[in-house]
Amino acid sequence: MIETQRHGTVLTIRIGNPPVNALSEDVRRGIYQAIDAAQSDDGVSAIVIHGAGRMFSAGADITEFGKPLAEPGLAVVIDAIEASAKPVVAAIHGSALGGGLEVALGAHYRVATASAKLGLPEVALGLLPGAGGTQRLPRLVGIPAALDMIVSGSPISGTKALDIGLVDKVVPEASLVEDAIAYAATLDAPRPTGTRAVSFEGGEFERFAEQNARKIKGLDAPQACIEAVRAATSLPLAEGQEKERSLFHTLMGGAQSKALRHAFFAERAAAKIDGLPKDVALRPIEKVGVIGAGTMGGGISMNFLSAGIPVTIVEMVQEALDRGTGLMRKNYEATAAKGRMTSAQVEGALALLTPTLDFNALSECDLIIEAVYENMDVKKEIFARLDGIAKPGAILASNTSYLSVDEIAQATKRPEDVVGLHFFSPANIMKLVEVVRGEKTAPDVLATGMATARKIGKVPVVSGVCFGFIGNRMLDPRLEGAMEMLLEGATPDQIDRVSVAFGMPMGPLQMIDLAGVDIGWHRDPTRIESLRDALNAVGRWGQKAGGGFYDYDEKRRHLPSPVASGIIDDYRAKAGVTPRAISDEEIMVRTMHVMVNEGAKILSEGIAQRSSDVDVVWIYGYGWPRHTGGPMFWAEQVGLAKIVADLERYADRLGEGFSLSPLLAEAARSGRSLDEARAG
Ligand code: TC6
Repeated sequence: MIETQRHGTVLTIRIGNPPVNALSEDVRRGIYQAIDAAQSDDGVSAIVIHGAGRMFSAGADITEFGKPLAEPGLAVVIDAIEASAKPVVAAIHGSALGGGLEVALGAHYRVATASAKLGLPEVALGLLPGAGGTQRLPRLVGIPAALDMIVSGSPISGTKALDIGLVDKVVPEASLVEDAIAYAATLDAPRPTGTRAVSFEGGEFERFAEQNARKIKGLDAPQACIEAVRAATSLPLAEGQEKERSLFHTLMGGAQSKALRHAFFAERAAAKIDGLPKDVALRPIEKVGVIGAGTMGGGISMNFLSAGIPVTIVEMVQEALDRGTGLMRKNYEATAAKGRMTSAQVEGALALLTPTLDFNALSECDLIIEAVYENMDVKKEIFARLDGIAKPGAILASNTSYLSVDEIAQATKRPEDVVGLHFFSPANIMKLVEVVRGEKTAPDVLATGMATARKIGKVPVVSGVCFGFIGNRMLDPRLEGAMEMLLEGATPDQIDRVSVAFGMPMGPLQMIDLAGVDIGWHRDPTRIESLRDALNAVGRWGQKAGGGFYDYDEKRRHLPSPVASGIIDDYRAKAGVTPRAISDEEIMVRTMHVMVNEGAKILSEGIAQRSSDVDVVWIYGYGWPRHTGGPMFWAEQVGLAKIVADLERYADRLGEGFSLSPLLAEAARSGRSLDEARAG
């Protein structure tokens, strides 16, 4: 785990704990002992700490969290580094994250490669840097830069770290350790950070809190991070660390951190495919074809272009093709205007795009993604046609959001090459991709679908075939519940407020307004059989039409709509419904609990591989608040017995289509988790 070596009078301490050099018990002890031994070794004049393999260190070993901490604790090790009478240099490549960066902060000098990533991402786990990071970083780089790094959790590059004074030198990766040793040999004294005063002008905290108010609202960790950094301005290191430790322990024991740590591991677990050898050979994906230049097709293409993968995009008519590519350019330029891309990058990405009306141009593509509208006949026709065009071994994917991938696959002679790749709108931004495993999908096709999604920066989750897959199937009862309560007497605002207060980015009715009230509408204004029909009949098709359940101002903020409420009142009267008061509790059950019930059915049918996959779908596809861990984790924290009791209490209002999931009922009865109950 820890290897030491002498280079003249410089001692190197190498952290070797694959895959990420987490600071597990043995690593901590090893570093501590090596530093300690060096103090009394007259042959050692200076020390270099570096990481073996891909990185310096990804920080504390997260798998040890929640267990009693084995000595020495990380803070003790870092204090020992800082107290070393011989100068210590940290040599950083790859990532130095969390406790990894805190180790480097305990060192007296830091060298890094230009591309190294230095960060304190604890906030993403609902924690704060609990091994002196909140105290040492502000002493080194000042309050604004420290607050930025600690509260955002985003890493910075070695180059940026040099700019803000976090590292002393940037060196080439090939000679990192060598250069660090040479540097260490020139140093004659330690330079502890902990005894420095923090440069502090006043007003920094207030400014920061104001600028970030929206992002950190309701979250425990960012607030605690700010409080800890503030302590660095008034307390000496040891007392500041004590304050930091106490805040850290409070966070660690809290519900938000538990949920966020679940989300971290859930995302990684989702990458694992049941029943597939880990080393299955992937098919190379060098050229991608996209059929359909609508909003989805364009958004999907942008992901590949941004990752440097050429895309051939096919449309039926020139006008649609031009409109689609024009929109892609507009989206890229908007990103550039925000400073997130240079114009050279925009042009570079678009240069990889080949727009065409010629289907045969797809013959060179390794992966072809169909993204036309939801119609089984149209999709089957396209796949039958592709069968004659695509090269052998090409992966044929559908972006369908509801339809059967198995039925689509039957339209070809190569159903084993067919897979679903369901992107979420806006496809260039939302991170989720449901990778739909058909009955005949070949293992390497599935594995390549997963790997390709990751390559373009997405979070892929495997789903089996069913109507709506994991995400949209759970969305259905949620939207249905909202529509029914609207009819029974609730206002759109009342329903949506419950979801927003819970932490969702928007409520179900705001979501329908965004997606289009008219999705799936029969387009006959004289046929009014539902509330949605009534809105559609007068052109209230949602945000795109200027209004739906809500009105919208020029900044697209939603406002209560007297027109919509008039339409709702009329429809209720015609339907003979006397409006009644509906409680927030009922709204919760009929928009949230019903999703958990559907999620449990999805699990018991084997559509989702594990309950945490369902959580990942909702966090990354629909903005479910990460700090609650996702719908299934949330339900298990609330208690499945309580969820079931709530559902049963409202059973007569859940509609004829409702039935309690036997798996949910069994897990609730036996006190097991859903995964355990499924395993039997
Ligand atoms: C902290 O330091 C607190 C300090 C205060 C203490 C008082 N521990 O992500 P990948 C596993 S909090 C244990 O796929 P990449 C991961 O689960 C910590 N395990 O790789 C996976 O295991 P699997 C602050 C960890 O190259 C494997 O390593 N640090 C840890 O895409 C590979 O991971 C962070 O929050 C860990 N710390 O990305 C950093 N990290 O193969 C968290 C990873 O069995 N880590 N694993 O599934 C990351 O952000 C990324 O892993 C990465 C590498 C950017 C370092």
